[in-house]
Amino acid sequence: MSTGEPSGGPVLRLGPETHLLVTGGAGFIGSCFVREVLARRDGTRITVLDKLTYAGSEENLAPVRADPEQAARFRFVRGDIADPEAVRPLVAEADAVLNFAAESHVDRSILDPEAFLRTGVIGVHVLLEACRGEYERAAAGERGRPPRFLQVSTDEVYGSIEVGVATEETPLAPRSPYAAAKAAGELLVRAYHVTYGLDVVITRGANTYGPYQHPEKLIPLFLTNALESEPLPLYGDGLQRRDWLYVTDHAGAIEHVLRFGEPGGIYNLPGSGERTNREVVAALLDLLERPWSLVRSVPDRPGHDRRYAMDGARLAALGWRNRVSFEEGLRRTVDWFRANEAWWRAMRSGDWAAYYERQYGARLAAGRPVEPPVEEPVGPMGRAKAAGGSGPRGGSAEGDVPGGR
Ligand code: NAD
Ligand code: TDX
Repeated sequence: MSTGEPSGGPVLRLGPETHLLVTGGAGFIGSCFVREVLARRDGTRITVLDKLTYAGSEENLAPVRADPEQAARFRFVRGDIADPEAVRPLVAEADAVLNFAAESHVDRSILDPEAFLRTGVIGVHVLLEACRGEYERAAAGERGRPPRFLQVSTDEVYGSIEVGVATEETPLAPRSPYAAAKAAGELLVRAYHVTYGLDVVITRGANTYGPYQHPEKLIPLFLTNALESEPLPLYGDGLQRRDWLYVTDHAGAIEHVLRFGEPGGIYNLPGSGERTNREVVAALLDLLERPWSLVRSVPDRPGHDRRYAMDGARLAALGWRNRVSFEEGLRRTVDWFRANEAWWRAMRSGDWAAYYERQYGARLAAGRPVEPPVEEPVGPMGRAKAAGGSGPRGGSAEGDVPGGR
Protein backbone atom coordinates (compact mmCIF):
# COMPACT_ATOMS: atom_id res chain seq x y z
CA MET A 1 0.00 0.00 0.00
CA SER A 2 2.96 2.31 0.50
CA THR A 3 3.80 4.64 -2.34
CA GLY A 4 7.28 5.77 -1.34
CA GLU A 5 9.87 4.46 1.06
CA PRO A 6 12.07 6.72 3.22
CA SER A 7 15.76 6.17 2.64
CA GLY A 8 16.37 4.76 6.13
CA GLY A 9 14.24 1.69 5.41
CA PRO A 10 11.41 0.32 7.54
CA VAL A 11 11.37 0.26 11.33
CA LEU A 12 9.09 -2.79 11.10
CA ARG A 13 9.03 -5.26 8.22
CA LEU A 14 5.85 -7.07 7.25
CA GLY A 15 6.15 -10.65 5.98
CA PRO A 16 6.12 -14.31 7.05
CA GLU A 17 7.99 -13.53 10.27
CA THR A 18 5.51 -10.83 11.33
CA HIS A 19 2.45 -11.26 13.52
CA LEU A 20 0.18 -8.24 14.03
CA LEU A 21 -2.42 -7.85 16.77
CA VAL A 22 -5.23 -5.64 15.43
CA THR A 23 -7.67 -4.54 18.11
CA GLY A 24 -11.04 -3.29 16.85
CA GLY A 25 -10.33 -5.17 13.60
CA ALA A 26 -14.00 -6.04 13.05
CA GLY A 27 -14.94 -2.36 12.72
CA PHE A 28 -14.95 -0.09 9.70
CA ILE A 29 -11.31 1.04 9.36
CA GLY A 30 -9.70 -1.86 11.24
CA SER A 31 -11.36 -4.46 9.01
CA CYS A 32 -10.22 -2.55 5.92
CA PHE A 33 -6.65 -2.66 7.23
CA VAL A 34 -6.92 -6.43 7.85
CA ARG A 35 -8.46 -7.13 4.42
CA GLU A 36 -5.83 -5.01 2.63
CA VAL A 37 -2.79 -6.45 4.43
CA LEU A 38 -3.88 -10.09 4.13
CA ALA A 39 -4.89 -9.70 0.47
CA ARG A 40 -1.29 -8.76 -0.36
CA ARG A 41 -0.24 -12.36 0.45
CA ASP A 42 3.17 -11.42 1.81
CA GLY A 43 2.91 -13.97 4.64
CA THR A 44 2.01 -11.50 7.41
CA ARG A 45 -0.22 -13.06 10.09
CA ILE A 46 -2.97 -11.12 11.88
CA THR A 47 -4.91 -11.74 15.06
CA VAL A 48 -7.97 -9.55 15.54
CA LEU A 49 -9.18 -8.85 19.08
CA ASP A 50 -12.63 -7.28 18.98
CA LYS A 51 -15.46 -7.02 21.51
CA LEU A 52 -18.08 -7.00 18.72
CA THR A 53 -20.03 -4.05 20.06
CA TYR A 54 -23.00 -2.84 17.99
CA ALA A 55 -20.38 -1.32 15.63
CA GLY A 56 -18.30 -4.45 14.99
CA SER A 57 -19.24 -7.37 12.75
CA GLU A 58 -17.44 -10.52 11.72
CA GLU A 59 -19.15 -10.04 8.35
CA ASN A 60 -16.59 -7.29 7.73
CA LEU A 61 -13.92 -9.99 7.69
CA ALA A 62 -15.87 -12.46 5.53
CA PRO A 63 -13.65 -11.87 2.45
CA VAL A 64 -10.67 -13.04 4.51
CA ARG A 65 -12.42 -16.17 5.72
CA ALA A 66 -13.59 -16.96 2.19
CA ASP A 67 -9.99 -17.16 0.94
CA PRO A 68 -8.12 -20.24 2.31
CA GLU A 69 -4.66 -18.70 1.95
CA GLN A 70 -5.69 -15.57 3.86
CA ALA A 71 -7.79 -17.50 6.39
CA ALA A 72 -4.72 -19.59 7.30
CA ARG A 73 -2.89 -16.40 8.37
CA PHE A 74 -5.84 -14.98 10.30
CA ARG A 75 -7.36 -15.54 13.72
CA PHE A 76 -10.34 -13.85 15.36
CA VAL A 77 -10.65 -13.53 19.13
CA ARG A 78 -13.71 -11.97 20.72
CA GLY A 79 -12.69 -9.93 23.75
CA ASP A 80 -12.36 -6.53 25.39
CA ILE A 81 -9.15 -4.45 25.25
CA ALA A 82 -9.91 -3.38 28.83
CA ASP A 83 -9.61 -7.03 29.99
CA PRO A 84 -5.95 -7.75 30.89
CA GLU A 85 -6.49 -11.53 30.84
CA ALA A 86 -7.69 -11.38 27.24
CA VAL A 87 -5.02 -8.91 26.15
CA ARG A 88 -1.78 -10.26 27.71
CA PRO A 89 -1.37 -13.58 25.85
CA LEU A 90 -2.17 -11.93 22.51
CA VAL A 91 0.32 -9.10 23.02
CA ALA A 92 2.92 -11.71 24.04
CA GLU A 93 2.74 -13.21 20.52
CA ALA A 94 2.70 -9.91 18.62
CA ASP A 95 5.45 -8.02 16.77
CA ALA A 96 3.15 -4.98 16.65
CA VAL A 97 -0.14 -3.95 18.23
CA LEU A 98 -2.44 -1.64 16.25
CA ASN A 99 -5.24 -0.22 18.37
CA PHE A 100 -8.29 0.66 16.28
CA ALA A 101 -10.71 -0.29 19.09
CA ALA A 102 -12.86 2.61 20.28
CA GLU A 103 -16.39 3.78 20.66
CA SER A 104 -16.31 5.97 17.58
CA HIS A 105 -19.53 7.98 17.23
CA VAL A 106 -19.62 11.55 18.57
CA ASP A 107 -23.43 11.64 18.93
CA ARG A 108 -23.43 8.47 21.03
CA SER A 109 -20.68 9.97 23.22
CA ILE A 110 -22.98 12.91 23.91
CA LEU A 111 -25.84 10.56 24.89
CA ASP A 112 -23.73 8.06 26.94
CA PRO A 113 -20.07 8.94 27.50
CA GLU A 114 -19.03 6.15 29.87
CA ALA A 115 -18.21 3.39 27.36
CA PHE A 116 -15.97 5.89 25.55
CA LEU A 117 -13.83 6.29 28.63
CA ARG A 118 -13.71 2.59 29.42
CA THR A 119 -12.43 1.64 25.97
CA GLY A 120 -10.63 4.86 25.05
CA VAL A 121 -8.74 5.34 28.33
CA ILE A 122 -8.75 2.14 30.43
CA GLY A 123 -8.57 -0.06 27.33
CA VAL A 124 -5.53 1.83 26.01
CA HIS A 125 -3.91 1.62 29.46
CA VAL A 126 -4.41 -2.16 29.55
CA LEU A 127 -2.87 -2.56 26.09
CA LEU A 128 0.11 -0.39 27.05
CA GLU A 129 0.66 -2.31 30.28
CA ALA A 130 0.70 -5.57 28.34
CA CYS A 131 3.29 -4.07 25.97
CA ARG A 132 5.36 -2.88 28.93
CA GLY A 133 5.34 -6.46 30.23
CA GLU A 134 6.80 -7.58 26.91
CA TYR A 135 9.70 -5.12 27.30
CA GLU A 136 10.45 -6.79 30.62
CA ARG A 137 10.30 -10.23 29.00
CA ALA A 138 12.60 -9.03 26.20
CA ALA A 139 15.05 -7.61 28.74
CA ALA A 140 15.02 -11.00 30.49
CA GLY A 141 15.78 -12.74 27.19
CA GLU A 142 12.36 -14.40 27.08
CA ARG A 143 11.43 -12.95 23.68
CA GLY A 144 13.01 -11.01 20.81
CA ARG A 145 12.24 -7.41 20.01
CA PRO A 146 9.19 -6.16 21.98
CA PRO A 147 6.09 -5.01 20.09
CA ARG A 148 5.72 -1.69 18.31
CA PHE A 149 2.45 0.03 19.38
CA LEU A 150 0.36 2.09 16.95
CA GLN A 151 -2.52 4.13 18.35
CA VAL A 152 -5.22 5.09 15.85
CA SER A 153 -6.28 8.59 16.90
CA THR A 154 -8.24 11.33 15.19
CA ASP A 155 -8.23 14.94 13.97
CA GLU A 156 -10.94 15.61 16.57
CA VAL A 157 -8.31 15.83 19.33
CA TYR A 158 -7.44 19.32 18.02
CA GLY A 159 -11.00 20.54 18.50
CA SER A 160 -12.54 22.94 16.01
CA ILE A 161 -9.95 24.61 13.71
CA GLU A 162 -11.67 27.80 12.60
CA VAL A 163 -8.83 29.00 10.32
CA GLY A 164 -5.61 27.48 9.02
CA VAL A 165 -4.59 23.90 9.67
CA ALA A 166 -3.50 21.92 12.73
CA THR A 167 0.08 20.63 12.71
CA GLU A 168 1.15 17.81 15.00
CA GLU A 169 2.42 20.48 17.45
CA THR A 170 -0.96 22.25 17.72
CA PRO A 171 -2.23 21.92 21.32
CA LEU A 172 -4.98 19.37 21.88
CA ALA A 173 -8.37 20.93 22.60
CA PRO A 174 -11.00 18.17 22.34
CA ARG A 175 -14.61 19.33 22.69
CA SER A 176 -16.79 16.18 22.79
CA PRO A 177 -16.61 13.23 25.20
CA TYR A 178 -15.50 11.10 22.23
CA ALA A 179 -12.67 13.47 21.35
CA ALA A 180 -11.66 13.89 25.01
CA ALA A 181 -11.39 10.11 25.42
CA LYS A 182 -9.31 9.86 22.22
CA ALA A 183 -7.00 12.65 23.44
CA ALA A 184 -6.61 10.95 26.84
CA GLY A 185 -5.80 7.67 25.13
CA GLU A 186 -3.07 9.11 22.96
CA LEU A 187 -1.57 11.10 25.85
CA LEU A 188 -1.18 7.80 27.71
CA VAL A 189 0.56 6.34 24.67
CA ARG A 190 2.99 9.25 24.57
CA ALA A 191 3.58 8.96 28.33
CA TYR A 192 4.56 5.27 27.96
CA HIS A 193 7.04 6.24 25.25
CA VAL A 194 8.63 8.95 27.40
CA THR A 195 8.53 7.10 30.72
CA TYR A 196 9.12 3.46 29.79
CA GLY A 197 10.72 3.82 26.37
CA LEU A 198 8.01 1.96 24.49
CA ASP A 199 8.25 2.16 20.69
CA VAL A 200 4.97 3.89 19.82
CA VAL A 201 3.49 5.80 16.88
CA ILE A 202 0.23 7.76 16.79
CA THR A 203 -1.89 8.55 13.73
CA ARG A 204 -4.51 11.30 13.66
CA GLY A 205 -6.86 10.47 10.80
CA ALA A 206 -9.36 12.75 9.13
CA ASN A 207 -13.08 11.99 8.67
CA THR A 208 -13.16 8.62 6.97
CA TYR A 209 -15.78 7.13 4.64
CA GLY A 210 -16.21 4.10 2.42
CA PRO A 211 -17.57 0.54 2.30
CA TYR A 212 -18.49 -1.15 5.61
CA GLN A 213 -18.94 2.13 7.53
CA HIS A 214 -21.65 1.90 10.16
CA PRO A 215 -24.77 3.71 8.97
CA GLU A 216 -24.79 5.98 12.04
CA LYS A 217 -22.12 8.25 10.42
CA LEU A 218 -23.00 11.11 8.05
CA ILE A 219 -22.25 9.59 4.62
CA PRO A 220 -23.65 6.07 5.15
CA LEU A 221 -26.60 7.43 7.16
CA PHE A 222 -27.62 9.83 4.43
CA LEU A 223 -26.87 7.26 1.72
CA THR A 224 -29.05 4.54 3.27
CA ASN A 225 -31.80 6.97 4.29
CA ALA A 226 -31.89 8.35 0.74
CA LEU A 227 -32.16 4.83 -0.69
CA GLU A 228 -35.18 4.40 1.63
CA SER A 229 -36.54 7.86 0.73
CA GLU A 230 -36.33 8.81 4.42
CA PRO A 231 -35.46 12.36 5.53
CA LEU A 232 -31.77 13.35 5.87
CA PRO A 233 -31.21 15.13 9.22
CA LEU A 234 -28.62 17.85 8.53
CA TYR A 235 -27.43 19.47 11.78
CA GLY A 236 -27.75 23.26 12.03
CA ASP A 237 -26.82 25.22 8.92
CA GLY A 238 -24.86 22.33 7.37
CA LEU A 239 -21.87 24.60 6.76
CA GLN A 240 -19.55 22.64 9.05
CA ARG A 241 -16.42 21.55 7.17
CA ARG A 242 -14.68 18.18 7.17
CA ASP A 243 -11.68 16.84 5.20
CA TRP A 244 -12.81 13.45 3.84
CA LEU A 245 -10.39 10.50 3.71
CA TYR A 246 -11.26 7.34 1.78
CA VAL A 247 -10.96 4.25 3.97
CA THR A 248 -8.29 2.42 1.93
CA ASP A 249 -6.15 5.57 2.08
CA HIS A 250 -6.63 5.74 5.86
CA ALA A 251 -5.69 2.06 6.25
CA GLY A 252 -2.76 2.48 3.85
CA ALA A 253 -1.41 5.51 5.69
CA ILE A 254 -1.65 3.62 9.00
CA GLU A 255 0.35 0.75 7.52
CA HIS A 256 2.92 3.20 6.17
CA VAL A 257 3.35 4.82 9.61
CA LEU A 258 3.55 1.37 11.22
CA ARG A 259 6.42 0.45 8.92
CA PHE A 260 8.28 3.75 8.66
CA GLY A 261 7.12 6.05 11.47
CA GLU A 262 9.75 7.37 13.84
CA PRO A 263 9.50 5.93 17.40
CA GLY A 264 7.37 8.36 19.43
CA GLY A 265 6.18 10.00 16.19
CA ILE A 266 2.75 11.55 15.71
CA TYR A 267 1.37 11.79 12.17
CA ASN A 268 -1.62 13.69 10.81
CA LEU A 269 -3.44 11.76 8.08
CA PRO A 270 -5.40 14.37 6.07
CA GLY A 271 -8.04 13.59 3.46
CA SER A 272 -8.47 14.73 -0.11
CA GLY A 273 -9.81 18.23 0.52
CA GLU A 274 -12.35 19.88 2.79
CA ARG A 275 -16.02 20.27 2.00
CA THR A 276 -19.07 21.59 3.79
CA ASN A 277 -21.59 18.99 4.89
CA ARG A 278 -24.04 20.56 2.43
CA GLU A 279 -21.58 19.99 -0.42
CA VAL A 280 -21.11 16.36 0.63
CA VAL A 281 -24.86 15.78 0.77
CA ALA A 282 -25.37 17.44 -2.61
CA ALA A 283 -22.70 15.23 -4.20
CA LEU A 284 -24.24 12.14 -2.64
CA LEU A 285 -27.77 12.97 -3.79
CA ASP A 286 -26.45 13.63 -7.27
CA LEU A 287 -24.88 10.16 -7.47
CA LEU A 288 -28.03 8.55 -6.04
CA GLU A 289 -30.34 10.61 -8.26
CA ARG A 290 -32.46 11.50 -5.25
CA PRO A 291 -34.00 14.95 -4.65
CA TRP A 292 -32.57 17.64 -2.34
CA SER A 293 -36.06 17.89 -0.78
CA LEU A 294 -35.16 14.86 1.39
CA VAL A 295 -32.79 17.10 3.39
CA ARG A 296 -34.11 18.51 6.70
CA SER A 297 -32.34 21.10 8.82
CA VAL A 298 -32.57 19.78 12.38
CA PRO A 299 -31.41 21.14 15.77
CA ASP A 300 -27.62 21.07 15.96
CA ARG A 301 -25.29 18.64 17.76
CA PRO A 302 -24.28 20.25 21.11
CA GLY A 303 -20.73 21.61 20.97
CA HIS A 304 -20.59 20.81 17.23
CA ASP A 305 -17.04 21.34 15.90
CA ARG A 306 -17.25 23.73 12.98
CA ARG A 307 -14.21 22.61 11.05
CA TYR A 308 -11.40 20.05 11.04
CA ALA A 309 -8.29 20.69 8.94
CA MET A 310 -4.81 19.24 9.28
CA ASP A 311 -1.39 19.83 7.76
CA GLY A 312 -0.05 16.66 6.12
CA ALA A 313 3.58 17.67 5.53
CA ARG A 314 5.03 15.19 8.04
CA LEU A 315 3.22 12.22 6.49
CA ALA A 316 4.17 13.39 2.99
CA ALA A 317 7.81 13.60 4.09
CA LEU A 318 7.52 9.98 5.24
CA GLY A 319 6.59 9.11 1.65
CA TRP A 320 2.82 8.52 1.78
CA ARG A 321 0.37 9.87 -0.81
CA ASN A 322 -3.40 9.36 -0.81
CA ARG A 323 -4.69 7.67 -3.94
CA VAL A 324 -8.46 8.12 -3.99
CA SER A 325 -10.13 11.46 -4.75
CA PHE A 326 -13.38 12.37 -3.01
CA GLU A 327 -15.40 11.95 -6.20
CA GLU A 328 -13.96 8.48 -6.85
CA GLY A 329 -14.30 7.43 -3.21
CA LEU A 330 -17.91 8.60 -2.99
CA ARG A 331 -18.78 6.76 -6.20
CA ARG A 332 -17.19 3.54 -4.87
CA THR A 333 -19.04 3.99 -1.58
CA VAL A 334 -22.42 4.45 -3.26
CA ASP A 335 -21.81 1.41 -5.50
CA TRP A 336 -20.85 -0.71 -2.50
CA PHE A 337 -23.88 0.24 -0.40
CA ARG A 338 -26.21 -0.35 -3.36
CA ALA A 339 -24.69 -3.83 -3.83
CA ASN A 340 -24.64 -4.72 -0.11
CA GLU A 341 -28.12 -3.98 1.14
CA ALA A 342 -28.18 -7.08 3.40
CA TRP A 343 -25.07 -5.78 5.18
CA TRP A 344 -26.45 -2.34 6.01
CA ARG A 345 -29.88 -3.67 6.89
CA ALA A 346 -28.20 -5.95 9.45
CA MET A 347 -26.33 -2.93 10.87
CA ARG A 348 -29.64 -1.07 11.08
CA SER A 349 -31.10 -3.75 13.40
CA GLY A 350 -30.63 -4.48 17.12
CA ASP A 351 -30.59 -1.22 19.05
CA TRP A 352 -30.77 0.86 15.85
CA ALA A 353 -34.47 1.82 16.06
CA ALA A 354 -34.15 2.89 19.71
CA TYR A 355 -30.96 4.85 19.00
CA TYR A 356 -32.47 6.49 15.94
CA GLU A 357 -35.54 7.60 17.87
CA ARG A 358 -33.43 8.96 20.74
CA GLN A 359 -31.04 10.82 18.44
CA TYR A 360 -33.42 11.98 15.70
CA GLY A 361 -37.07 11.62 16.87
CA ALA A 362 -37.49 15.11 18.37
CA ARG A 363 -34.97 16.62 15.94
CA LEU A 364 -36.85 15.47 12.86
CA ALA A 365 -40.15 16.59 14.40
CA ALA A 366 -38.62 20.09 14.66
CA GLY A 367 -36.92 19.81 11.24
CA ARG A 368 -37.38 22.28 8.38
CA PRO A 369 -36.74 22.06 4.65
CA VAL A 370 -33.36 23.43 3.53
CA GLU A 371 -32.62 25.58 0.51
CA PRO A 372 -30.26 23.76 -1.83
CA PRO A 373 -26.63 24.96 -1.72
CA VAL A 374 -26.26 28.30 -3.49
CA GLU A 375 -22.56 27.88 -4.24
CA GLU A 376 -23.20 25.82 -7.36
CA PRO A 377 -25.78 25.74 -10.17
CA VAL A 378 -28.95 23.81 -9.40
CA GLY A 379 -29.31 20.51 -11.29
CA PRO A 380 -32.31 19.14 -13.18
CA MET A 381 -34.15 17.72 -10.13
CA GLY A 382 -33.76 20.85 -8.05
CA ARG A 383 -30.57 19.44 -6.57
CA ALA A 384 -27.33 21.33 -6.38
CA LYS A 385 -24.63 19.98 -8.63
CA ALA A 386 -21.83 18.14 -6.84
CA ALA A 387 -19.61 20.82 -5.44
CA GLY A 388 -15.86 20.77 -5.00
CA GLY A 389 -14.20 21.99 -1.80
CA SER A 390 -13.10 25.60 -1.67
CA GLY A 391 -12.24 26.20 1.92
CA PRO A 392 -10.11 28.66 3.81
CA ARG A 393 -7.08 26.74 2.55
CA GLY A 394 -8.11 27.84 -0.91
CA GLY A 395 -8.15 24.17 -1.94
CA SER A 396 -10.05 23.43 -5.07
CA ALA A 397 -11.80 21.10 -6.64
CA GLU A 398 -12.66 17.84 -8.21
CA GLY A 399 -10.17 15.00 -7.90
CA ASP A 400 -7.87 17.08 -5.74
CA VAL A 401 -5.60 14.65 -3.89
CA PRO A 402 -2.80 16.70 -2.34
CA GLY A 403 0.43 15.32 -3.72
CA GLY A 404 -1.52 12.42 -5.25
CA ARG A 405 -0.29 10.43 -8.19
P1 NAD B 1 -15.97 1.47 14.40
O1 NAD B 1 -16.91 1.94 15.45
O2 NAD B 1 -16.49 1.09 13.06
O3 NAD B 1 -15.16 0.20 14.93
C1 NAD B 1 -14.69 0.09 16.23
C2 NAD B 1 -14.41 -1.40 16.51
O4 NAD B 1 -13.87 -1.51 17.83
C3 NAD B 1 -15.66 -2.27 16.47
O5 NAD B 1 -15.40 -3.46 15.75
C4 NAD B 1 -15.92 -2.56 17.94
O6 NAD B 1 -16.59 -3.82 18.14
C5 NAD B 1 -14.53 -2.55 18.51
N1 NAD B 1 -14.47 -2.25 19.94
C6 NAD B 1 -15.10 -1.24 20.59
N2 NAD B 1 -14.80 -1.28 21.90
C7 NAD B 1 -13.96 -2.34 22.07
C8 NAD B 1 -13.30 -2.90 23.19
N3 NAD B 1 -13.45 -2.37 24.42
N4 NAD B 1 -12.50 -3.98 23.01
C9 NAD B 1 -12.34 -4.52 21.78
N5 NAD B 1 -12.97 -4.04 20.67
C10 NAD B 1 -13.76 -2.96 20.83
O7 NAD B 1 -14.85 2.59 14.29
P2 NAD B 1 -13.99 3.09 13.05
O8 NAD B 1 -14.71 4.17 12.38
O9 NAD B 1 -13.51 1.91 12.30
O10 NAD B 1 -12.76 3.74 13.84
C11 NAD B 1 -11.61 2.96 14.14
C12 NAD B 1 -10.63 3.84 14.89
O11 NAD B 1 -10.29 4.96 14.06
C13 NAD B 1 -11.17 4.43 16.18
O12 NAD B 1 -10.14 4.42 17.13
C14 NAD B 1 -11.56 5.85 15.80
O13 NAD B 1 -11.46 6.70 16.92
C15 NAD B 1 -10.51 6.17 14.77
N6 NAD B 1 -10.87 7.16 13.75
C16 NAD B 1 -12.04 7.05 13.06
C17 NAD B 1 -12.34 7.97 12.07
C18 NAD B 1 -13.63 7.90 11.28
O14 NAD B 1 -13.95 8.86 10.56
N7 NAD B 1 -14.39 6.81 11.32
C19 NAD B 1 -11.45 9.02 11.79
C20 NAD B 1 -10.26 9.10 12.53
C21 NAD B 1 -9.98 8.16 13.50
O1 TDX C 1 -27.14 12.94 11.20
C1 TDX C 1 -26.12 13.65 11.05
N1 TDX C 1 -26.25 14.92 10.57
C2 TDX C 1 -25.20 15.75 10.40
O2 TDX C 1 -25.37 16.90 9.97
C3 TDX C 1 -24.80 13.15 11.34
C4 TDX C 1 -24.60 11.76 11.85
C5 TDX C 1 -23.74 14.02 11.16
N2 TDX C 1 -23.93 15.29 10.72
C6 TDX C 1 -22.76 16.19 10.59
C7 TDX C 1 -21.92 16.30 11.84
C8 TDX C 1 -20.53 16.53 11.30
O3 TDX C 1 -20.36 17.92 11.02
O4 TDX C 1 -21.90 15.61 9.61
C9 TDX C 1 -20.53 15.77 9.99
C10 TDX C 1 -19.90 14.40 10.10
O5 TDX C 1 -20.49 13.76 11.20
P1 TDX C 1 -20.06 12.29 11.66
O6 TDX C 1 -20.16 11.36 10.51
O7 TDX C 1 -20.79 11.96 12.92
O8 TDX C 1 -18.50 12.51 11.91
P2 TDX C 1 -17.68 13.46 12.92
O9 TDX C 1 -18.49 13.87 14.07
O10 TDX C 1 -17.06 14.54 12.08
O11 TDX C 1 -16.56 12.39 13.44
C11 TDX C 1 -15.95 11.46 12.51
O12 TDX C 1 -14.66 11.88 12.14
C12 TDX C 1 -13.64 11.80 13.09
C13 TDX C 1 -15.90 10.04 13.10
O13 TDX C 1 -17.20 9.64 13.50
C14 TDX C 1 -14.94 9.96 14.24
O14 TDX C 1 -14.84 8.61 14.70
C15 TDX C 1 -13.59 10.44 13.77
O15 TDX C 1 -12.67 10.45 14.82
